[in-house]
Amino acid sequence: MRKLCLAVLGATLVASVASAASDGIGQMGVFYANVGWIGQAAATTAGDEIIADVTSFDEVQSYDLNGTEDWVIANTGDGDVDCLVLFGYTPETIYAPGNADADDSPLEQFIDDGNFVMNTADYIFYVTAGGGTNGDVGVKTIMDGSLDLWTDNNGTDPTADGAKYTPSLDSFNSNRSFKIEQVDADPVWDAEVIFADGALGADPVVLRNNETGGRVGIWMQVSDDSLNRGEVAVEIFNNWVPTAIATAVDPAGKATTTWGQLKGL
Ligand SMILES: [Ca+2]
Ligand SMILES: [Ca+2]
Ligand SMILES: [Ca+2]
Repeated sequence: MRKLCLAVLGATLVASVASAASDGIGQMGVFYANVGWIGQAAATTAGDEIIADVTSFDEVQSYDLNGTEDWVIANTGDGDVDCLVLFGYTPETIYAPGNADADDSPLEQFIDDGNFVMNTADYIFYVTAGGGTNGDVGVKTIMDGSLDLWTDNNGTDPTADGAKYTPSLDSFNSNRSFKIEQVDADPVWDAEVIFADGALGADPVVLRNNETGGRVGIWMQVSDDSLNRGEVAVEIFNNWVPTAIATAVDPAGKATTTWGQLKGL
């Protein structure tokens, strides 16, 4: 009887270690102390919804400018996939305004380490201290490519993946979509999942770097405070992220190592 109890206890311990260590999904940081192309109230409402309802990441919290810098640095090189959520404003504490830091910014290093950045409202990485100081060079510098998102009035409709993972997503006009033909032409960035698309591009969409595993995504890049941004983001994070990230090979090899160790048990 005692032996059986120990065996059950051992199995329970192994199972809990496996679920905590093998999914590779880390923490989420939400920055809405500054916003771009969205009202502060709408951003706060959506950000608070994300903080309250996202269950796929641990420790989902908001951070101020300095807190975001600390959080980004702490979650670079720590072996799991962390997600930074932005509301159209790129914190100057993680990326020097005006694209002064070509390759060594904390933001670029965070992405190159296999982490995930998701942006809504204004053109990703465009607005920072001083307004549109990064401009459309921001995304090119941070992603080391030639992508642009000039797609005014791109009427988007949910794709099959959109209907599957984010059923609350309705058709809307995206003014800053990723252009899929540009993504296809880029040797390192792939469209990992497209939740909605239109004639000019995709939004929401997550791009993945096939060399580093880093992810850059957008959802609802348009100035429209009536959109259900919080609801759609929560569905993307809770429904899609576990299917994508939990099964991907950790670029640092830690998930693989963990599985090897568990098999050894
Ligand atoms: Ca982490
Ligand atoms: Ca990390
Ligand atoms: Ca760069």
